[in-house]
Amino acid sequence: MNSLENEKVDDYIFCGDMITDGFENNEVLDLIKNKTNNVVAGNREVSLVNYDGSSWINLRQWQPMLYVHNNLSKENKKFISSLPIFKIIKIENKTICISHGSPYKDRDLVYSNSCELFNKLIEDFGCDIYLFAHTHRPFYIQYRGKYFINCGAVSLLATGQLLSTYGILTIDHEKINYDYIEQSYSFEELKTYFLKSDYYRSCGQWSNLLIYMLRDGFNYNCDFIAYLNEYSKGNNQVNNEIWNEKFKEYMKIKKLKIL
Ligand SMILES: [Mn+2]
Repeated sequence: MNSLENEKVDDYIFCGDMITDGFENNEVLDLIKNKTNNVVAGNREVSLVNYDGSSWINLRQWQPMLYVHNNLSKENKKFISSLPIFKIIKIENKTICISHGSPYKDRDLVYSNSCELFNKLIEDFGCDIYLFAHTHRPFYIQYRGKYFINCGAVSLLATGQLLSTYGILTIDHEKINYDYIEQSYSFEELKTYFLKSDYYRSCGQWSNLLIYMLRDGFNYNCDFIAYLNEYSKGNNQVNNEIWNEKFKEYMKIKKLKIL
């Protein structure tokens, strides 16, 4: 996020999932709110907004979400409730459709070869540029004269590289240019920062998976949930005993020392 401050740009666009896998959630939202109105909700913000206020309590599995729910300021809760799942803006004479998954669904998985969806978007929205996130897999393509872009993730890529990524879009009359930016980070610094946090003390297991994800560029968090789902046959809510046992088992299989 700091490197974003150094870029000389006229405006910012945030494609959602700004919070929850980590701490300083209020700080992140405060920074974003002060920069721009070009913000949409990702599935994380949608889940927080729709939380019923009780079902996450006492389940280790939901501790990270509960932590954020309990620590978000009233103002920031109101802010995320106000976010749409897509937004269309105009810069110069170009229209840009901003979304997290897609404008249809916050969890849609859009890839560079999702041509059927691109055709539908062109038909339904008629924009010049479409921005996505969610998959943590960056791409940039021109298709039928329109631009389809996923800038990756400022937190973590899903491509096995230890990089934060974002992009700079330049619109100059008819000309559209996109620069994809990769930024390396110091794993040791992040690890120390994580281990000192309140978030780590509240959600130790999830933090362990996040820390190793930062080290290896492999999404242990999603992989662990998949491992758990296989055991629970898709029941996405397990009790703490099973969660603990499966976590230990998983860490052992992956040869990861519990921090
Ligand atoms: Mn997402």
